[in-house]
Amino acid sequence: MLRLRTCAARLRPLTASQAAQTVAQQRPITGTNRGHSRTFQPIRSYTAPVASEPFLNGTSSNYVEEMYFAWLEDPKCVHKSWDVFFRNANSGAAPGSAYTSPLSLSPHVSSMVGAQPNTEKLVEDHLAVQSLIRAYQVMGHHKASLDPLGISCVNFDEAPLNIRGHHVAQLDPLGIMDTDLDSCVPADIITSSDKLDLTVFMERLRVLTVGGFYGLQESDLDKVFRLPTTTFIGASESALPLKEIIRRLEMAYCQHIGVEFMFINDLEQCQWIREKFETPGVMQFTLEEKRTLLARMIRSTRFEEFLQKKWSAEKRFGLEGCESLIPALKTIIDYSSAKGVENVIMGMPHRGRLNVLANVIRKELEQIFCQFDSKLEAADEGTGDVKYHLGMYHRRINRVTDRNITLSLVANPSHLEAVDPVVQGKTKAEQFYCGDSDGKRVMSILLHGDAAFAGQGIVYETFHLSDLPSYTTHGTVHVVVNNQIGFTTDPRMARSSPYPTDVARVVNAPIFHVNADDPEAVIYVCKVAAEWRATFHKDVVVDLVCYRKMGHNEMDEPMFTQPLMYKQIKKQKAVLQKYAEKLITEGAVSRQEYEEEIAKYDKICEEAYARSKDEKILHIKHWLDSPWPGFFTLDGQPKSMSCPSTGLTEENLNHIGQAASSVPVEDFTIHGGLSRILKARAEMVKKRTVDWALGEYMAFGSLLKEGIHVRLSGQDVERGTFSHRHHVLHDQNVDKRTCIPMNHLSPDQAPYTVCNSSLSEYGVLGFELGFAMASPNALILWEAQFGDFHNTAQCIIDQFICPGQAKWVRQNGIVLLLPHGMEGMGPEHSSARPERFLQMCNDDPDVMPPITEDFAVSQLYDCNWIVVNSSCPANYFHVLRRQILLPFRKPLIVFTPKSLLRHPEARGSFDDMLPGTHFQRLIPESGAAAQSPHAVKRLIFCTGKVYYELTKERKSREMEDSVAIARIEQLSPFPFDQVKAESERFSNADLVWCQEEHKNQGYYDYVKPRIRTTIQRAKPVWYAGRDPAAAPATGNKNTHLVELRRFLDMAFDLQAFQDQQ
Ligand SMILES: Cc1ncc(C[n+]2csc(CCOP(=O)(O)OP(=O)(O)O)c2C)c(N)n1
Repeated sequence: MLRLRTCAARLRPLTASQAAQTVAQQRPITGTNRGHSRTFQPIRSYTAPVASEPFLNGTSSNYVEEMYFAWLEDPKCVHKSWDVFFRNANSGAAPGSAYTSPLSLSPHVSSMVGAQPNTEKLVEDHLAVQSLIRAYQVMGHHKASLDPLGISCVNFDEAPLNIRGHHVAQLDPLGIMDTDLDSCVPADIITSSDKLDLTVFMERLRVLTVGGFYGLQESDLDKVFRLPTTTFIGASESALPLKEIIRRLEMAYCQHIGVEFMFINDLEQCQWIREKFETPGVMQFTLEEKRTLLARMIRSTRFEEFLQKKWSAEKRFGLEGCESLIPALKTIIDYSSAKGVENVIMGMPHRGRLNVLANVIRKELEQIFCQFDSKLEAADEGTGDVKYHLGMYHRRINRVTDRNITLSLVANPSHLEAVDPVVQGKTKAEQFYCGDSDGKRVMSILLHGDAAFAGQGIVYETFHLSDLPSYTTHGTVHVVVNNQIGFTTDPRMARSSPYPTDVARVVNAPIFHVNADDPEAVIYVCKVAAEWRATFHKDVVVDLVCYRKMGHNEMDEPMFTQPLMYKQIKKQKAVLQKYAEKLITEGAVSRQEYEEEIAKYDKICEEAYARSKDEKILHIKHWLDSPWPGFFTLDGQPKSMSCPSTGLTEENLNHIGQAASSVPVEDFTIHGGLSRILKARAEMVKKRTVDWALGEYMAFGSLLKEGIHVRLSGQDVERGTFSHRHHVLHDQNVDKRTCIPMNHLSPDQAPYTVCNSSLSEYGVLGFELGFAMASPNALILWEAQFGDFHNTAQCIIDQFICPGQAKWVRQNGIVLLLPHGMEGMGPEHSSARPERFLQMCNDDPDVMPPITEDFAVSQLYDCNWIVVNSSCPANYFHVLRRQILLPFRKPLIVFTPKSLLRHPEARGSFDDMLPGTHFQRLIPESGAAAQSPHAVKRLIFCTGKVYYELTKERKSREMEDSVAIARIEQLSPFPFDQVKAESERFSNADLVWCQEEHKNQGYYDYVKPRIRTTIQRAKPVWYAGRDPAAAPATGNKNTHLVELRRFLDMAFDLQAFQDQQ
């Protein structure tokens, strides 16, 4: 590689400014270059001594370099003269002397360009033709006719260009990036002089026929040129006349398909794409294919027309203007099915969703139609959702391949693109659970709107997951419904990039722009996209350039804001009509057949419409995107309403404890500091105690041993932000050698996945939520670096986690671990904002629920999520295990500690974790105050870390007899029963809620009304805590401590609230 690199560096051309200077000096000012006597540029190298070859200039060296790489692979694939040159150069010939004028060119080539060629001109002309070919490959999409309306606003002559010289620049100060870059150094480097070339080139292209392109004359158009190995336009021919070369390039790159791919830094992938689009005749369709396509266009078009006819005053976000989306998706699914895909998971926004449900996923039409009936009653609990948000799961036979295929469309909120990472997570999980380690059986398809694709940051975050080992789904096919408008906003106001799809370039995904008014072009690119995914297992984008026939929805007036666009749209002939006429003209179908096909589908719709009137009840559970077979009873209920003990045997605790404190593989050197940590763990196990990390280990390890997959994901979770976890050990002597002891527990255990994520909350939390959707038999946890940062994922919390079951009758047991605690670390790094989670809990603060025998479990069943702030590791252990041992699934939010991770008192005993033990929703007072409860003057309720500050203060004030402290560990659903018992026990005590958070934050507003309801408002609930504030915490350490002192004083001043009585 080094040799190749050096040679590449030697061949590297001038910088843009140098090239511009030299070219300006040497080229005549006329755009045509006619009569320009060519003077070859000296080559400039950045690293090697200046080399000089007479024929190398800023542009030609690209092609020489291209040939050089090809030659390295096969010396015979380049012309003999280049073979000689490269051999000389490689064997160290001095600059300028490697080139040897060939005595005579092969008779074949001689005859191609004339009897006695001028060798210099011959080389130059070939280089010029290569430049021409490459220019089409790079920029042909700028000239393709993509916009069905012909009103596209992007001026590509001024659009930014991509420059890839940085791939070979020496960027890494450590010099360790080479290994990573080796495989992706593009063999066809685009140089910084391209910017210059584009303008010049475009000018030349325009004048091509009137004379001169890189010195090519009009008269050269009939000359025959040898084709480089980087083009497939020749098919079996290795040389073509220039005129034919241009024609074929125009056909490949400048018709209804615009291929954007030359930024991809992989020669094989570029070659693959070139072959797919350049090979003459690739876009041929059989009669059968054309007829199937027409039938699919009919379904797509007539479905929307039917809805419009029946419910003209209803919003449906129809597909009119992009009807070819349906055959597009069906083509992707057909080809993927043919390649072995059995399960396709899709996510999409509003536009065309009903059509996709009907014609791609094949939801029964009556189920769709009945939803337009305003009298339809809801059968399920919860709030439900509008019809164009619901999900779907359907297993069927793919008619084209005759194979089974499962299609699911994930339910989503209005929040555009929010579903993207969720789909990816679900896809990853389905792959994981069926052992599909390379994505051959399960794949995802994501649909996007053009404005949302460009505007929503979650798209970028999701792309960045696409190639990470623990997050990749091995390629997603993205389809953009690019109707060139976002609600009322034009693209020129909605994005700064030329295309809405530019975000995909970041992962080297090829982008196929296609004019959606050409259904054959659409299905061709979809076929290639599916093949790309099956071949390279990388993302790919299909950009369906279309229009929106109606307003944003059917009730909307688009002429207010886009008058000219909509005048044009009104003139536009419907795509179905255009395609049908084309096929009728070609004789592929008769008009009668076409009309019969329409009548057939209309009849299907009418019959379904009649049946839909019988539907009186809407069952949202029929719209479930992720069924969990066997987990519930047949009518969707939990199999029991109890939770077994979450404790473990002593033997089990010891066994997991040993795994947590040892290195299970031989010859593995861990860091000295870590050895001490493991030793300390071993000591704890000996003493039958656990700290936070060990409690977590016990929970995860035991679930794994019980066959439950555990997946912990988030930023730096492997070690743990606070360096307490260490679930992945790193060999100090062997790079990248790691070991996960939790995967060495027992031969029949479930796998443990612990993965550091990209630095994203929105994307990664969405992904884990999707992962948790796939199976109830897995504990999926996402940990925020600090709880503060969860709010960049707020949309996933607000739109999916909190109301997911209410909207979509879909349960989810995801666990959020949110480090939280006021420790003087400033406004951030302090608060996971418990108040926000608590405000969104659905339990009623004013109603005392009946305390039944199964109260604890049934209130869990009724809640929308569980909010826990545990003060001790044993309870943390129990709540994690309870997540799985419950007979249903609910999201669990845990505010986890920071300083408590190492607090000597925040330890648990094995006794608290043995069989028969449970998670304690409330930990009652058990000290001196409990001995004579009637003598207790004050009962302080608190939660989490402040408990340790309170007990320390109580001790120092010697108030252990007079003040009782009870910890509410499960804040929501609220332990009404236990709070009641505790208040009744200390019946003479006044009641205080103490928290370290500010008064308008934390838990106060949530717990106060509930405690009051519990005690039937018999007493006040006093507040001891920080004053209300805008920021979650002070940045001043001293202020922090003063605040702490103040509220502790208040909590233990038995007279403090007398004035307020
Ligand atoms: C995150 C978010 N912001 C704003 C909206 C409101 N909204 C709904 S549709 C829409 C326009 C979307 O345009 P585009 O992505 O091009 O899709 P189209 O509706 O044109 O198919 C907007 C702004 C939303 N649903 N979600």
